[in-house]
Formats: sequence, C-alpha cells, structure tokens
Amino acid sequence: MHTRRKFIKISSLGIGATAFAGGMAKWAIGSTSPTNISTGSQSLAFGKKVATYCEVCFWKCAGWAYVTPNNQIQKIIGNADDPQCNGRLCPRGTGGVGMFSDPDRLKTPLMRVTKNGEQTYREASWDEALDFIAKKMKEIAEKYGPESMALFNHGSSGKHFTQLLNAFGSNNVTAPSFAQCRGPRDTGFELTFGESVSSPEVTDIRDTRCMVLIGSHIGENMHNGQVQEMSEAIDKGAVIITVDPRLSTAASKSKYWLPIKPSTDLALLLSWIHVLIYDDIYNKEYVAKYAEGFNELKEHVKDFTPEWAYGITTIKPEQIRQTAREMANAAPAVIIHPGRHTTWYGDDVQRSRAIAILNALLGSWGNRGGIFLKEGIKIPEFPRPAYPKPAWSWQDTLNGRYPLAKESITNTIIEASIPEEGKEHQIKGWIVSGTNLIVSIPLKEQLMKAMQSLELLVVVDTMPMEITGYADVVLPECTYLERYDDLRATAHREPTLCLRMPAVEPLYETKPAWWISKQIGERLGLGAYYNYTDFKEVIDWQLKQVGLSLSEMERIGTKKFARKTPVYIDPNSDHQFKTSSGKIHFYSKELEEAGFDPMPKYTAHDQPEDGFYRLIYGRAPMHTFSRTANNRNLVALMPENSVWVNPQVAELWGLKKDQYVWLKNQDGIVSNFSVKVRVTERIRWDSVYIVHGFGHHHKPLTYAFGRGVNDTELISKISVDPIMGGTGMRGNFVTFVKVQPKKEAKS
Ligand SMILES: Nc1nc2c(c(=O)[nH]1)N[C@H]1C(S)=C(S)[C@@H](COP(=O)(O)OP(=O)(O)OC[C@H]3O[C@@H](n4cnc5c(=O)[nH]c(N)nc54)[C@H](O)[C@@H]3O)O[C@H]1N2
Ligand SMILES: Nc1nc2c(c(=O)[nH]1)N[C@H]1C(S)=C(S)[C@@H](COP(=O)(O)OP(=O)(O)OC[C@H]3O[C@@H](n4cnc5c(=O)[nH]c(N)nc54)[C@H](O)[C@@H]3O)O[C@H]1N2
Ligand code: SF4
Ligand SMILES: [Mo]
Repeated sequence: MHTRRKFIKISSLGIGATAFAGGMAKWAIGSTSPTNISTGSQSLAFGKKVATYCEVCFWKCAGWAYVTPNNQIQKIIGNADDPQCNGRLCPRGTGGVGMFSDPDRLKTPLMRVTKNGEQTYREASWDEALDFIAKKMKEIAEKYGPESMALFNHGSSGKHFTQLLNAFGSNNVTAPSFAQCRGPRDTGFELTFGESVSSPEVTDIRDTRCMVLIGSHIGENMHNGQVQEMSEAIDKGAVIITVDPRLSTAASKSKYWLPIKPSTDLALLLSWIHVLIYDDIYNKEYVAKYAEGFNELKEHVKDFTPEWAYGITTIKPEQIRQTAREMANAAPAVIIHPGRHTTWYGDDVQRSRAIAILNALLGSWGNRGGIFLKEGIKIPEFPRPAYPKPAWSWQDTLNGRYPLAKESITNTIIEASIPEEGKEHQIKGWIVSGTNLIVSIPLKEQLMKAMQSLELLVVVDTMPMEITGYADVVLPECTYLERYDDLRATAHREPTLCLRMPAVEPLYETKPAWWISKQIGERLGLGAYYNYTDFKEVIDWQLKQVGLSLSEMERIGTKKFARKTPVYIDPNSDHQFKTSSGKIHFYSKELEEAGFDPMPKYTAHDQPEDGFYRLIYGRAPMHTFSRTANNRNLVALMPENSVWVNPQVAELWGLKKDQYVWLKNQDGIVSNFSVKVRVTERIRWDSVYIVHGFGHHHKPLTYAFGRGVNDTELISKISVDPIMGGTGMRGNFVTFVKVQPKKEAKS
C-alpha cells in the first residue's frame, strides 16, 4: 500500500530567507514597507516601466511595473488604456509587489523523503524534481492510463498545465472557481439566456438606472471595473437595492437595504417576479419578442405574493412592492446582478435562474444600463499537434449525477481519487497549481483521504501555503511580476489585449509555469506540443496573427480593438439568443428533461438551533482569499478578520468589542484560532460574518500564521446542487467559545 502522506512543515527544514540571502539582495527590503504601496517616492529614478497584468485576483487589471535601474520594483500602477481598471488598481493590486518581495516565498524545488523513519522535504534541483515527476507520470499512465492524472488549478499558471495534461491524454482539469464559486450562476444563465455573464461580467453598471445586489457585495468584492462603474452610476443617480443579511459597504450606499433572513432569497425573487407580472409592470414588448414560457411562468408564480414572501424572508410586503416598482421604472436600464460566488444553499442554479428570469422580465439583456453583448478578440492557438482523445474524462466519474455541469467539479475529481474496489475511473496523480485546496474546498476528510491515496501529488505555488505540506514534490513558481503568461484577451464592451512580461528576473530558483510545463512535457516525450524555446515566441507569433508584435505590446501594454458588432440589441434586428430555440427560456425544458423543476421553486433550508448563528462569509477590499494573507503590504492594512456579532447577541453572550473568542460549529468543530469580536448593528441577530482567507495554520507563512479564523474549517456540512454539483457552504452554524479550548493549535 502507498505510504500515508504526512503533512510536512516546510519551516522545520531550515529553508529560511537566510539560506537565500543572495536572492534577497536583488530587491529592496524597503519596498515591502506598507508606505511604499502608494504611488511611492518620486525621488527614486525610474529605470523602466514594464507591462503586466495583475494576478492578485482574477479581474486581471493591466498595469505597469516601475523598475528602478538597480532592478527593484518600486511600484505598480494601472494601465490607463485598460477598460477593466481605467488606470487605477485596487489596494491589493497596488500592494501586489508584496507577493514578489515576500521573504517566505518558495525558493527551490522540494522533494518528500523519509529520513530516520520520518517524512521530510529536502531541497532538490529542478532536474531531479522534474525527472521524478515525469517518471511517476509515466508509471501512472502505464498502470492506469494517462486519464488518471488530474489538474487542480486557478489563475494564469493553470493554462500551461492544462496544455501538459491535454497533451498527456487527460482532460481531468478542474478549479474551485466552478463548483465552489460561479458554477450555479453560469448554469442558471445558460439555461435561461443560452450564455453566461462571463468574467469580467457583462453588466452595464456604468449606465444603469437601478441595480439590485442580492448577496453580492461590490465594494468589498473589489472587482475593480465594477466598483468604479457602480460609484459612477450612484453619482448619476442610480437606485441601488441591496439584499444582504449584513449592511455591506454596498448596502450602506444603497437607497434600499433589505436585510433578508439568510437562505430565503428565492422567495423574495419569486415574489418580485409575481409583482412584475401581476401588477403588469414587466417589459411586455421585450417579453413578447424575445422570451417563451411566459404563461407557464405567470401561472407558476400566482401564489408567490409579497405577503407569502414576508413570512419567509422577513422583508415587508410594501418594501417588496416598492423595490419591484423601482426596477420597473428603470427598465430596461436595470440589472439584477447575477453575483459571482453563488454556491450557497444547494438550490443555487434555481436561484440564479430566478435572477435571470427577473432580468428577462425587465428587458435588461441587450439594453443599455442592463446587460450588454460582449465582443472579444480571438487569438489563434500556437501551432501544435492535435491532443490525443482521452478514453474517459471527468464526466464519466459523475455516474449520472449533475447532468447539467458544463465544467468539471472539484469534489467529484477528489471523490474519484479515493480508491475503491472495482472503481472504473480512478484518479491516481494530481498537479495542483495556484489553488490552496485546504482552504478553498469544503469537506476536509474527503480531501485528506484522496490526498493520502495518490501515487503522485505535485504542488506548484509561489508561497508555502497549506497545500504544499501534502505534496511529494513542491515546485516554486516565480510571481506574476517575473514571468510571461498568456495574453489577456478580454471579451467585454471593447475587445482588449494585454501583455504580461517579466519586470525583473525570477528571484531564487523560481521558474514560470510555462517553463515547468514544457520541461515536464519534454521529459514525457511530448516536445512536439512545445515547439518554442521561450514562451515569448508564442506571444509574438499570436500577436502577429492579429497585426501586432511583442515589441509594440511591450510599449503599450494594452491594446483596444474596434467592435465589429453592436453592444446592445438592435430593436430592428431579429435577435436570436443562444438557447436551443433562439428565445429566452422562462420555462426550461432542459431542466425538465433532466428531471428538475422547469421553473424555480422555493424550498426551506435548515435554520440554526438555539444558541447557534448562521456562519456567513465574504470578502474584504484589502485581501484576496488566502493568497494575500501573508502579503506584508496588505496585512498592514488588515491584519486579521473579526467576527461580526449583532449587539443583542453580544449582550446575550456577554461579548465585548475586541474580545477574542473561538467559534464552534454544529458538528462540534472548534476553530483553530480565536477571532476578535466586532459588535455591530450591521448584521442580523441570526447570523455571524467573517471574511474568508484568514486563520492560516502553516507556520512558514510567518505573517499569516494564527491571524483570525478560517471559515473553511467550520464548514463541515454542504448542500450539493443536484443540477451542476456546486457545494453550498452556507448551511453551517456556529456558537461562541469564550475560554480557550484544550487543544494545541495545529501547525
Ligand atoms: N470557505 C470558503 N471557501 C471558499 C470561498 C469562501 O468564500 N469561503 N470562496 C470560493 C471561491 S469564490 C473561490 S473562486 C475559490 C478560490 O480558491 P483558490 O483558487 O484556492 O484561491 P486562493 O486561496 O487565492 O489560492 C490561491 C493559491 O494560489 C497561490 N498562488 C498565488 N499566485 C500564484 C502564482 O502566480 N502561481 C501559482 N502557481 N500559485 C499562485 C497562492 O499562494 C495560493 O496557494 O475558493 C472558494 N472556496
Ligand atoms: N477584495 C476581494 N474581492 C474579490 C475577491 C477577494 O477575495 N477579495 N474574490 C473574488 C471572487 S473569486 C469572487 S467569486 C467574488 C465573490 O464576491 P460576491 O459574489 O460578492 O460573493 P461573496 O463574497 O460570497 O458575498 C458574500 C455576501 O453575501 C452575503 N450573504 C450571506 N448569506 C446570504 C444570504 O443568504 N442571502 C443574501 N442575500 N446574502 C447573503 C454576505 O453577507 C456577503 O455580503 O469576489 C471577487 N472579488
Ligand atoms: S481588482 Fe485589484 S487585485 Fe484584482 S486584478 Fe485588479 S488590481 Fe489586481
Ligand atoms: Mo470566486
């Protein structure tokens, strides 16, 4: 049997910054100081400015890295020509240089070895590490077939490893950004409009007259372009309606804040649909022209009155009517924002369907101030042989479940990695790149079981995140400021291309993902798929196909192209939606045929028992999940999360402001660390709120370690969406533990 894979602390190996002092000298230690994250000192002479796009989150704003003559990155500023940022980065993007200068970075490949009966890591050369990986991958392919290798990825490095896996013969490629994030939204919108709202979302916030945010908190969710457009819309008098159990930053800027009872949103959405139809204030012309299934919908929502919804949501009937009228008055310049992180309660596709239906009733898709029609620039693929056709793929692991999943589901790949007698589709090896599965995937036991059973686990990361402790081989990628990556080809209002190139040479022994992928590929005899010596040849070739060149892009960083198609639906055209019938589907035959409700229904979800509160979580403007938790620039802005507690609840428990408590969930799981109490009227009494991404237990993250609480460890129960496999995580409840529990913090 395979030896149990023990978690290894990288810190215990003495692989500290001192061992690599040579590398340290290449950058200014001063550049990590929080004061430098602003526009920086003007006294330093600039050597050059280098085109990049940000990797601190997935909005990918284009920017310029300013590099001093002695190769220090002094600052990063936005590229004024990029419509995704308009020359302004968010605090995280500005502080992105802290990712590069972090002394805790991974610095050299590491390989798991057993010394005196104990598993540990040793530093390895790239050749040793890559040879080992290629040998193991070959063994796996010979024993089980190449399909038994899977990739977990997120971010730019993912594309390079997808190329490796596809060339190897597997398309078991997965990311938490589907089943843990936007999957339900994309599925719900595809079922209704025939296409999703993409990323960056095609919401015409700039020109909207009314926007509804339902569990989406733009402002704390710092997706740059959306935040800028929302403030522009507010300045122009747009009405914002925010539905959130918490007075989010967005709610505080809204005309209406509807502090809904969590988990009941579908009831509110259905009653809004009811009001639009039965008060006869929906967009009749648009519906008649572009939609089908209206009569069925009308009949379906007959009883979903505001009075009915009040009893479920705690939102007063008059408020429901009034807000529906606000939407109708603004229509079609209205957006019911589709949200992004939409895996909540297991019926999330249906909630997203209700949001899509509301948008359709108001006529927002294809109209100014609603949802615009995107256009992008198509970048041809660099010439390569055709990929082999895998004998099986992730769809085969579903065994009939989640019939409408359009992308692979992390959790079913994890499940397929747990050996079982007679299992037909067994995963045996993982490459994990740019995703810290330990904090992004719920159900730790399943994840652990899978990781223990693998014959190969390779982790590619920039930081010693928790996931690295489980790897057989850890490969240190250089940061986005030290490498080429794919061109950013955005489909949005204006087709845009952006370049990322190295601002400085990679520190330490780190390497870019494209190089790592190519090196493994060549060792596997797949060199024909990597017909270049440097990735910049690929970029240059691609740019030449669209009439540009690398040298031109190095100068401008971002290139906008003129649109060839209209940005809104031409009312005189016979516009076809991308559904099977060309019309918007109020009634979904696709859902019906797959055995699901063709129109959304409300179902009640579990509520907390006495003394417990629903655990809800979200974003803070200065951090991106766990990826910034150790970034000194950003930790200086927000060092830890706090738990938001309603004053009534605080009084009941005798909790004081800034007191530290532990949280215990419904299954008796206690948080690893304690968290500061924030007593605030801004949260309902039945819920508590924390920002995701804190509470790291891996000591090599010297800044992040032990700061705040990790929501993921308290999520031991999920509700899986039967339509596409999304893992709803908001059905967990916590209570307070005021005295330190007898438990050593894990490290
Ligand atoms: N409990 C809970 N779980 C959640 C969420 C939540 O709110 N609460 N949110 C969900 C959502 S919306 C999403 S999208 C997912 C996100 O989940 P993940 O994709 O896992 O996101 P991060 O936590 O940002 O993990 C990023 C990892 O990438 C590494 N990294 C950063 N830059 C690079 C790079 O350039 N190259 C490489 N190779 N690695 C890099 C970081 O060090 C870190 O280990 O999590 C989901 N899971
Ligand atoms: N600064 C920053 N910005 C980010 C990210 C980041 O890490 N940091 N991550 C990016 C990513 S990948 C994503 S997916 C998006 C996520 O951003 P959003 O799509 O906005 O989603 P969440 O962060 O999950 O939003 C949580 C909000 O939902 C509320 N909420 C909780 N339960 C309920 C409920 O039952 N009903 C309603 N109506 N509301 C509820 C919470 O109080 C909170 O305000 O953010 C993106 N932007
Ligand atoms: S929104 Fe902020 S963190 Fe995200 S890509 Fe843009 S600047 Fe970077
Ligand atoms: Mo996400």
